[in-house]
Amino acid sequence: MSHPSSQTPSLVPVRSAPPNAEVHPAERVHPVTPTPAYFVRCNFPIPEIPGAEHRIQVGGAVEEEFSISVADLLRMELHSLEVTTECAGNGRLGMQPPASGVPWDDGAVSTAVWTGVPLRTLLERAGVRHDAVEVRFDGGDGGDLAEAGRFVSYARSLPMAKALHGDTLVALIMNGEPIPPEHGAPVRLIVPGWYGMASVKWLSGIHAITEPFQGWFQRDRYVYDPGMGPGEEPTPVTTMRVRSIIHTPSEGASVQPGEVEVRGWAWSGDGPVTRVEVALGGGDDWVQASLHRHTTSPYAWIGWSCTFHVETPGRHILRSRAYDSAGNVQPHQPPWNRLGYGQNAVRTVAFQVDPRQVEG
Ligand SMILES: Nc1nc2c(c(=O)[nH]1)N[C@H]1C(S)=C(S)[C@@H](COP(=O)(O)O)O[C@H]1N2
Ligand SMILES: [Mo]
Repeated sequence: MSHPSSQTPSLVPVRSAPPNAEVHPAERVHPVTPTPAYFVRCNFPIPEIPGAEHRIQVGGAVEEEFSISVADLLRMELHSLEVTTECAGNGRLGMQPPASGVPWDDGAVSTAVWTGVPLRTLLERAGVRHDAVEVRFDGGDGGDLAEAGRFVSYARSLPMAKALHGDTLVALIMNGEPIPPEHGAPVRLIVPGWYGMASVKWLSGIHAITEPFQGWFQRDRYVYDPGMGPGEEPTPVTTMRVRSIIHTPSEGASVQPGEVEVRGWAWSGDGPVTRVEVALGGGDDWVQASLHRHTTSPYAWIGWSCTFHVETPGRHILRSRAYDSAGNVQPHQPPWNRLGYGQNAVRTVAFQVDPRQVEG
């Protein structure tokens, strides 16, 4: 197990400037990730944005443009939703051959309770015109990108149906507190069921647009690029692929001989998780785990557990695989693409049976 070196003991830094960090293995046991342990993914330095007086512009292909302050948003009817969000690059380290990008292991996934105003309420107030096809969201961050050869701001779009879905939130509160700077203060988008790139932080603009958005983070990044050259068109990264993680025992843990309880989380953006199976050892003996739902939110990961009897001292391996209601199952080989997104392959965790070791 690796240990964090920064002042934030809950996170494992992956890159320091701009900040990018994974959830520490010891913090993966919580149904709702404590805010200091929630993974951080920043393409650019964290922008300095004023708090309550910050305004969001709502405009573009709408009947009536307006701007609204954070203070005004906080006075509207607020909704709360528990949401699991995974970075599309989570698991990139497992890609063979390696893919370019931030080298995430498997800790770029977290769950939080987000509170805010449904995006639909703001779009209805502006009156989206019939010729609008998408809604674009502007973040307050940007910088010179070597790969792009120019200055790029973080911006993303959503198809109209997802933008108008009542659960897509303009969030102001994370786990009951104002959103911290690294997670998008004072206001961000939360797009349940989609990989994290859609949930634009430091939200400053919401614009209905009449042509599909062509921005860098829409067309050149966050696309599944088969990397085969002309003729093979990249497709957009959208919903989270079905996936599971084992958090207990954690990688490298020592346990006593006897009953070994295996626990983890499973999620999918394409429908509820219907089944999780676990294998002890490298063979094809898959045992069905029990599922434990801790919330009614359809967007939060689901807990699962099962027990094995293990007497043989030494190293043992575990694997888990999840299924969703759409019939998807985790693959055994990482699904390769040039930029290393959506790596949801079955993963191995090794633990040690050690008669001399007592672990609490
Ligand atoms: N403005 C802005 N929004 C952003 C990003 C960013 O770099 N800038 N990163 C995106 C990506 S790739 C992810 S995975 C999530 C991460 O959110 P978090 O840092 O709160 O975990 O934010 C998304 N929203
Ligand atoms: Mo991401």
